[in-house]
Amino acid sequence: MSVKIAAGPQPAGKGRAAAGTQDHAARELFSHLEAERKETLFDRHAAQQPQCKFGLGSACCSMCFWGPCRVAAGKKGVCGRDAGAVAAANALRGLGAGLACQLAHAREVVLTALAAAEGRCEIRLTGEARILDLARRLNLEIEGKTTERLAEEIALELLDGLGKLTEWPLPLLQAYAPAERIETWERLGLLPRSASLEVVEALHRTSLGGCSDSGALVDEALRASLAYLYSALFASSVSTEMLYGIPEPRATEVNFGVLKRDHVNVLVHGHSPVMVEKVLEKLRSRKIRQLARKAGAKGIVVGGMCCTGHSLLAEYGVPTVTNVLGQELALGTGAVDAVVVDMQCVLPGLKIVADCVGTEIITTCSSNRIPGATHIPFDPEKPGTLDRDADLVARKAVEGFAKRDRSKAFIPGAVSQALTGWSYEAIIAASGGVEPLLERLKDGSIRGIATIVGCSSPKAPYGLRPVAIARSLLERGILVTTTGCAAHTLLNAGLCTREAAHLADTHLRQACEELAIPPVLAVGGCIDNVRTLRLFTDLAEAAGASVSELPFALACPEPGNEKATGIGLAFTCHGVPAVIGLHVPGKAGEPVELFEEYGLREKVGAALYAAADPQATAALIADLVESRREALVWSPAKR
Ligand code: XCC
Repeated sequence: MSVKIAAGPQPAGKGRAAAGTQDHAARELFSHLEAERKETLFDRHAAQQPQCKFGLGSACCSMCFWGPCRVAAGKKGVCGRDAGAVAAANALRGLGAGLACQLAHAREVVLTALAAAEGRCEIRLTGEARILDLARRLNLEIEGKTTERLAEEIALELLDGLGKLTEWPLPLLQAYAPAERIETWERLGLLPRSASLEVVEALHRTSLGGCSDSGALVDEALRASLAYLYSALFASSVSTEMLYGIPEPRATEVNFGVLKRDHVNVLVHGHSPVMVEKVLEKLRSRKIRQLARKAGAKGIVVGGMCCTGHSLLAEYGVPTVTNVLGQELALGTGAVDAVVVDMQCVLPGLKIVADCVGTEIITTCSSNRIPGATHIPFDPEKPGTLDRDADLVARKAVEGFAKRDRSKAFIPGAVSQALTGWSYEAIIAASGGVEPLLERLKDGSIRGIATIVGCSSPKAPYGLRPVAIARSLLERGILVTTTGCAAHTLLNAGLCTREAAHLADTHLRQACEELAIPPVLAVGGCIDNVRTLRLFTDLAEAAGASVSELPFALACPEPGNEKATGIGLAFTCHGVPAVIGLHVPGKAGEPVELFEEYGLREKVGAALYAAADPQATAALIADLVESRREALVWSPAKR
């Protein structure tokens, strides 16, 4: 089983993270925090070196209390589990944990949509177009029903899709997956049940004396990745659109420089959009703005981090500041009055910096507590207090302004322009439809489409890999979509503007100019990877081909959260080759095919690769794109 992985080159501390980055704002903040002797995750990462090579190589088994066992190739753990099964079980456990996160996220948004539909919370459903579209896709009777009634029926189906413990046709899989893929997965025995059941199965199979067949463990990882996509991700993304509408393109500004010294600065962080949407509404209310002015502030700035940030960015053009890796840097500006955090990717280290600079942290998800932080939770089963609680959060955030020592604020001037809000519908509208976009692919003005997704990691210089990969793909005529923390990096680097088309080759540049789109399309948070997937599946359908034949790819250059495991595998299951930024010892960052012995490529028509080097990643993607074009006989001669 070729799933041995390890860290890439190991930067140590802020100094080296700063030295390797091309991000000027981050570099300024690294120096500032260094001078102020404030600790960040980069220092703690350096302090952990060298990291255990068995852990890095996925050869450490700690799934029972007899271990941990170091199970290198040819060795066995105490129970007799071999190295292949340990590596596969580690991958499956990681996937199960990531799936649990997406399930929790989806549960909150679906329950909120249900509450809004039933009038149990103060949210007016504004996503009528998505509600009607879903009702049709789920074959609901539409005639004579109100939008709210339809939303209620949809939410109940999605809830079933998250929790059912028996085999059945998963509603969103039936609604969105290509028929050819459903047949393939059925033949391979990979059709998922629900996110809940696949989480159970991932833990069950990997416990002491569970499954020791590495192939069966990989099978479950593939099945769980499909549940990840069709039970959890789709449910989160479409429920968010039912609640708040389908995003449309908007021009905005991003980066650390959106913070203002003389304003109340409130950051929102995490993944769920529910509490922060309401807090945003409150912060924009006359009452709260007056409160801010009374405290001496000239106004209120709201800035987004991580996927919660993406949600507000896509829906309202609210500026984003940074990603998971920059959250401590953002607080290190000393300009932030409050951070409103919900679920996942909120570092405990945030509180360490917050305590140094006097920033209020307000936790709003009962699953994610931080000792010493103010806790005002949103409970989707008791949503009646949302309005009151959001008001409380907004007041608390504004009150922080009077306490902050503004003379000490250090805000890098970097502000990047961005054109965001690229929902599936927005991309198709800008392209003039699916067919015209397919024509541009066929004639080679767009050589292929790659999506750059996932987290950021202290194992790579800050922000380097996604930018290097994107620039290299654009030079090769490949259009890019992006989500998650990778998207924050690309947004801050100024690649999500129409003007960035000058970085692309002549043909892609011309296509972007004609369509008036940026060459890197920020489609949303990680749940919105479904938007890119829809693009891929609909283009394949229009071409009368399988997704596994089309010139598409995924790169996840800096995996961090275990959620990153699911998305790479899920796209691979669709026939989209995926490259994960993992370093394989002795390979100098060059690509290595994973799960090769399992026959993954033959089964699903695409491979999963590990490659830490960004140039090698881009070259691999370009090769894959061009070889698929060749097989399709699509304009091979144009370049
Ligand atoms: Fe978290 Fe979503 Fe990963 Fe970033 S990319 S580290 S999961 S915030 Ni989703």
